[in-house]
Amino acid sequence: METEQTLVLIKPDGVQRGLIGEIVARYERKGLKLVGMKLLKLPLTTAEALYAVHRGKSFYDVLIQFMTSTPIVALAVEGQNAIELVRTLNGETDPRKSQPGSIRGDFSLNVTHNLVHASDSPENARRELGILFAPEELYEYHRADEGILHPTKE
Ligand code: IDP
Ligand code: MG
Repeated sequence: METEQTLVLIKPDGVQRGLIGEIVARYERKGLKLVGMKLLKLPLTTAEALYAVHRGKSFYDVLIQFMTSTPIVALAVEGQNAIELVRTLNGETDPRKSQPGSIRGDFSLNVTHNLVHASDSPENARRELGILFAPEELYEYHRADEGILHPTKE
């Protein structure tokens, strides 16, 4: 199993609805480690870089406008298979399809206001973390429960 880092953004709707703690708690209690975290208003150029792959799509302008409207929370999340795990915890992009128990399944109704962003591959995770975090903003430390979460012999 591979230790990975991934970028999560709690979108403006998550911040405005007071769901920062609820969302962060879901990654924490899964056993994933927060190695970076900050509140910021996403600059336009940053949002455009982050969502470059969606440029030209029907929802692009609305997405960029929304993501730059009010503050977001950026998280760098680390753990074994963190990229896939975080996306599973987030749920499907469209809240009509996301399962109860997932963040989007439990708390969102709308595909634009779907609470969270997460990187979808190791390459994108590296790229997106580099857009949101300077190297010195990512921390190395041990969680007290790591020995239980990651037994050396299984
Ligand atoms: P993801 O956030 O689950 O990775 P992406 O396909 O990367 O989904 O799309 C980025 C964001 O763009 C989504 O989280 C959602 O807010 C928005 N989006 C994606 N598809 C649609 C759509 O069909 N209509 C409106 N907004 C969309
Ligand atoms: Mg995506």
